[in-house]
Amino acid sequence: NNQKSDSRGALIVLEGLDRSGKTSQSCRLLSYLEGLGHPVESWRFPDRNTGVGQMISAYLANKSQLDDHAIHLLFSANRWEKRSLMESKLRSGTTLIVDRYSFSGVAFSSAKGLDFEWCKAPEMGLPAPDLVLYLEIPPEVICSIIMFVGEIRKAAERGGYGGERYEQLEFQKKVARSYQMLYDASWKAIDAGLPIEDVEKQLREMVIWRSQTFDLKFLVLGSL
Ligand code: Z5A
Repeated sequence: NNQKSDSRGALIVLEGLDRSGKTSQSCRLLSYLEGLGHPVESWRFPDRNTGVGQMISAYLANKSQLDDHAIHLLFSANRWEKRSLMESKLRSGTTLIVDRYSFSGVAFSSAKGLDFEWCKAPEMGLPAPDLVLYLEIPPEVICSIIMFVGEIRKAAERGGYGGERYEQLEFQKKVARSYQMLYDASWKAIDAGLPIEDVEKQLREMVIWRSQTFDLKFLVLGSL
């Protein structure tokens, strides 16, 4: 179905390993689409501003401990609490660029060893993206960036490194494998190891290519 719906905004999701460039590219894509005159907003998950988001934030900063299933459900709840706003924005014609979505939820929790299908279940019924842009970069590269940043932080503030969870190579490799299991027709992989402007150019091309939007669908992971 590639019937164009002029009234609806597009749901564009950026996914990828930590520090793959999602935030930088979300900003650039936002400016680009604004420049073309589209109503567009940039969102991110986790949304740390909500009550649930603050619990997630404390967990990520190692300030609280939670069962792996419980934190998975909190990440999902954080999307559900934004669902009606997301839908009304899309229906009223605003395009949303979303930095991480359900796929991060499934990829990270299943990389911890939780059952893949169990991880997908709480995401069912959320709005389905029109386009998932996967910023692809080898886990080894990501980890060397993380270590480099860590060294700088250590120099600036003693013991400052290791702030957030999930920053080890073996874990990042598992996340990358989980992402591969989620790939479907709405995904496009972008080589995120290229210079930032080249990545930006690829993203723009993909968005233009996909600009004939689909009708609003609801998320059925793996079988869109
Ligand atoms: N998580 C989860 O478990 N379940 C869920 O449902 C969700 C998330 C939604 C926090 O996410 C954690 O939550 C995350 C997944 C888990 N795991 N961890 N840790 P987050 O989004 O808050 O954190 P993050 O993924 O680590 O995002 P980030 O640090 O903001 O990275 P990024 O957005 O991908 O990268 P960036 O900030 O745009 O770029 C990083 C640096 O690289 C920056 O200095 C840039 O200037 C530079 N950069 C960017 N692109 C390039 C290129 N092309 N060349 C050179 N340098 C570049």
